[in-house]
Amino acid sequence: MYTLLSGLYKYMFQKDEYCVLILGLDNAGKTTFLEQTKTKFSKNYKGLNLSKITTTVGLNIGTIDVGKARLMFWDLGGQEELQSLWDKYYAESHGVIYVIDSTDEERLSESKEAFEKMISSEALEGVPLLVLANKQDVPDCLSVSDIKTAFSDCAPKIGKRDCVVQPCTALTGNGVNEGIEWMVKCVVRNIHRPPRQKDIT
Ligand SMILES: Nc1nc2c(ncn2[C@@H]2O[C@H](COP(=O)(O)OP(=O)(O)OP(=O)(O)O)[C@@H](O)[C@H]2O)c(=O)[nH]1
Ligand SMILES: [Mg+2]
Repeated sequence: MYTLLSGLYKYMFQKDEYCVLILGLDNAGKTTFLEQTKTKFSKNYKGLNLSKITTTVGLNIGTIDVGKARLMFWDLGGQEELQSLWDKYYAESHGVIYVIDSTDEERLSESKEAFEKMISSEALEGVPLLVLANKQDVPDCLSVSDIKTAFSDCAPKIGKRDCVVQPCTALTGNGVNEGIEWMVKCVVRNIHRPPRQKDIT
């Protein structure tokens, strides 16, 4: 009887946990996106004042529940000297959200280089990639299609992974729900796929 009840309890209330990294150059809007996500998906969460967010030195952590999935976010600092820490988290992650500042055409190639280096890591093989074209509220910013064109030669390295470029305004929350729902769908589906090569050995 106990086993039956505990099984029922687990089925009804236990969440499957997934770790999702939030990466991208400094100033892209990663922490703003994380705050918006927590505000939108957590009841009673009183978000930070978005204008008070300062550059991340280290990491910010956040958790949300969406249906039976619990997403744990690790928002890492994007400054050049902090990017060398990103790969320490790859082996544990089930998904990556890569944030691009669509107003910063000058640093788009730098962002692409960081993206390419990240997706080249074997530890991220098969992991879904949500690319956010952030700051779409700013007039004359780069569009999703501009960003896809600039990143087009990354396609072979992305391979068969789930990957989408989503327009977003972290400051107002536009595109946040769509991005998170896409990520949830992918990580949940991925867990039912055969294990990644590195997990077999
Ligand atoms: N206009 C506009 N500004 C944004 C948006 N999202 C973030 N910002 C601004 O961009 C700046 C950087 O935001 P952060 O969230 O701190 O950026 P970050 O990627 O976490 O930066 P690091 O922690 O240094 O890696 C802040 O001034 C934000 O207010 C957006 O959607 N639109
Ligand atoms: Mg930050």
